[in-house]
Amino acid sequence: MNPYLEVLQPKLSKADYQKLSQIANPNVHEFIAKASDLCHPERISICSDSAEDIAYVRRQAVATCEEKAILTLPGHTVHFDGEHDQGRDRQATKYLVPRGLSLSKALNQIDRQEGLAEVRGVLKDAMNGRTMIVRFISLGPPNSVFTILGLQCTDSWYVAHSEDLLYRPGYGEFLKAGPKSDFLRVLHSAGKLNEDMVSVEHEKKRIYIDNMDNTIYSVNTQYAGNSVGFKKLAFRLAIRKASYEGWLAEHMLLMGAHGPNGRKTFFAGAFPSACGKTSTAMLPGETILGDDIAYIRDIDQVARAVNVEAGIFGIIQDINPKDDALIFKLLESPGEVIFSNVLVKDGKPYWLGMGSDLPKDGVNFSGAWYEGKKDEAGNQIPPAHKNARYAVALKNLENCDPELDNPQGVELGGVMYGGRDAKAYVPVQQSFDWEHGIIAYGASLETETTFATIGEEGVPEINMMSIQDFISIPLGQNIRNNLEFGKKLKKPPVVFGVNYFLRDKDNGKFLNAIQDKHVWIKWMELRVHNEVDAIESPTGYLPKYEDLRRLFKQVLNKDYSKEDYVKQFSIRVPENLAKIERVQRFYQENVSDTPLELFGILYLQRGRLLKAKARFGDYISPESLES
Ligand code: OXD
Ligand code: MN
Repeated sequence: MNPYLEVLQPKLSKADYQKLSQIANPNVHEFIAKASDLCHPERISICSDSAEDIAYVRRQAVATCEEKAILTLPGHTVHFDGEHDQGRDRQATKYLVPRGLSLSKALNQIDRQEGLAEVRGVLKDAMNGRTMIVRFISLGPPNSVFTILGLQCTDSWYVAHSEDLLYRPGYGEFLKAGPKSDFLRVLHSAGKLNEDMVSVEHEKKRIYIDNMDNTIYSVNTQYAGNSVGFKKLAFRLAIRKASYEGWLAEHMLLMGAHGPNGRKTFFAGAFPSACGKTSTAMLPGETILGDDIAYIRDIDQVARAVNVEAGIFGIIQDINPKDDALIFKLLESPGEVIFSNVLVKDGKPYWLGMGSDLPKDGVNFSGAWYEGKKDEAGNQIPPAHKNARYAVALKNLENCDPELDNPQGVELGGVMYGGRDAKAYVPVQQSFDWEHGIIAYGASLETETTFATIGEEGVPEINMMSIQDFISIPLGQNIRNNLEFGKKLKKPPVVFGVNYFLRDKDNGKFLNAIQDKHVWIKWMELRVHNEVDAIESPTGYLPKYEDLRRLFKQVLNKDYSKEDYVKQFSIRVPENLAKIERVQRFYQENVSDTPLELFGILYLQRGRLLKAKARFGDYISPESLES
């Protein structure tokens, strides 16, 4: 008998032992045995793809009180994370890098040996008296060129349950895979818990990524962005694998935009966290394939993409019947939903921006909550956290795209990059070509820190292709990979830059309503098929007023004024020049392997801006460019 299975046997039920021994890959048994040896669980529970196993995980999440069944609607539960565990934690997340190597100055890294010793020290005996749950997952549709297998050992039933909603089951895939098949590994422990089943040792939170062993370690955290290994953790490993193998793993939504005569055009879109990614993917009347992570491959010289996940772990703030009707409806209907860090009162969840009044007391991440309650630092605790979330399976959404599980993925017509840029970029523009789009919109993507990560909000930063928090290869390499990828395609997807956060330069107010993005999508859909003209500007092709006016009426039944158009689509030369400066400086100072194309493309953009300025001045109406 395989020695690892032998070691595991005493901790497994007979049935679970059977399930494990049917997997032919001894590396699977080795990983689980070593995890068990380190963390010392009392027992091990193997979750296969069977409905029975999945139901057991769900029941246990509630039985252990990691999820509370205090909500009235059937299938709804709520989970609370600790006060210091309400977002992804950049400080605690590090790459383990062998001595003498460095990924990039912009990335948080630690010497591999030192980091391994540290995180193993924290994980030692962390599961004493608990059950270690083993989950097998297929990232991307099973049985496809995109499939990557993942295995997670965790002592959190909440994490195991979330994985049901968010990923495709993979036990069957592990059974089929050969004895030497590759898989990503995650070892997670919630660490010490208080009586409310919340991780408490936040100073000992560690999220370490070991590229060399394809392994992630996560401990003393429950927030799903840090603990559900297949979300942003395995993503980091996938980025590296993609880089070696010549495809792309991206922080991108995937959606079908519906054009004239029943046409559907697929778009991928990169947006930093909390910058409108999920609400773009969920636009009413369009179809969603994914809201967070996409794998993109060149299949017969066509860019094809899949959603790595099968569910949404979405920000619930501002989900209301007006702006996000479909999700709102789902969250108000019976069916499986895990809410996290909302306010609960009388069996009902409440969140910020839900479009109705919130109760003045209830239960939230701080325990019993009442208006005016303060935290240790004397700050008022909001009724629900800004980064409160919901987890749902995509297949429960009425707008889920039927191609979700297509093993060949969907053909990408367009790719969009969207930042949080108050000053420079227009709401939507099309790049001159693939390279220009990758550099001027993707690599130059600027945003501000948001509540989705722990730390100060509103700090401006470059967030290359919205992937910077997750990148596990040198940043310049990532840009190069993207440039190369497009060059090999027969017809690369059309690249667009979008900006939902442009503000009026005089009064600082947002220039667009939340729903306006729907018009931009419809315009992009038409541009992919060359069905509307555009105006050439120094930063890209801009929509024409007449086209937008028609689309505003058609999509939102709104009268779009020329004045709004001119404000939104004027090229702001000083702000654009300053942006180019910031981007150049960032790459010069932080990214020693930046491809020269980046500087070349920005240099040309600067030249176009200066030329236009000489002719039209600092602020250039799109109409002057048209003439
Ligand atoms: C997410 C994130 O949860 O990017 O998707 O923070
Ligand atoms: Mn994300």
